[in-house]
Amino acid sequence: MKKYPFVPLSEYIEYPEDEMLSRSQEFYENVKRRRTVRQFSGRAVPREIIENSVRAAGTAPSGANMQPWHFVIVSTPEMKKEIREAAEIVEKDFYTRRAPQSWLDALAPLGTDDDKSYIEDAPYLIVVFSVRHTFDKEGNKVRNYYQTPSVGIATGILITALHNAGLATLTHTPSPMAFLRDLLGRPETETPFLMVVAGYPKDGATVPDIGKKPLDDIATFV
Ligand code: IYR
Repeated sequence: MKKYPFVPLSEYIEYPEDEMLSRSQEFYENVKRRRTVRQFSGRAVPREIIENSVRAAGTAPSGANMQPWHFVIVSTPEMKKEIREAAEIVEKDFYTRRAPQSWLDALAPLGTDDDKSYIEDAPYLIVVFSVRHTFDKEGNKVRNYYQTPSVGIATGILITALHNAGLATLTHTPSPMAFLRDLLGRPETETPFLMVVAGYPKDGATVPDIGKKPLDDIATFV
């Protein structure tokens, strides 16, 4: 295999230290306002905002730069309805039969249930797929590396980009998720990773009064 040509790191910008400090503070203040929203307005959102956010997600680092992700953007009422119906079937089973009591107890303070009306209410669903492998021109399998961290990072950038644009999101993980591959006609080589519901929050939307752990609880400097 030939090595790529190497080019200068021309797009890197070094800021003065005080500016770095204020940028890091401002970024934190901005991302800290992101909340998982479960009540969406049907108000239309320009498609270009979704396109740019997916482009941003696609800049994520990935194992051997394989970019093992595929995003399916759903906006038609028909497909949203099909996805909602299928999601509610698996979720009903989850809430009434499959989930162990300890899991239900962990979710109870958040008030989640098997009503997934937000899937139909929001203007966009972005279904993130993790690509296990692809094929080269000769039809040989080309495997991907570190798929889960790669797709996780891309999804993090996606929700941050949507939030930064001014949209509300919900990272939804219907379980099991395989129905998304069938409904959306994706190949066997792809596994649904999660669904990002995006749009404006409904007027008067509420969120649980929860917080995030302080730095000392999530980080150790050695
Ligand atoms: N997939 C279910 C249950 C659920 C699980 C976790 I962990 C959450 O943080 C939230 C919900 C649902 O979407 O309702």
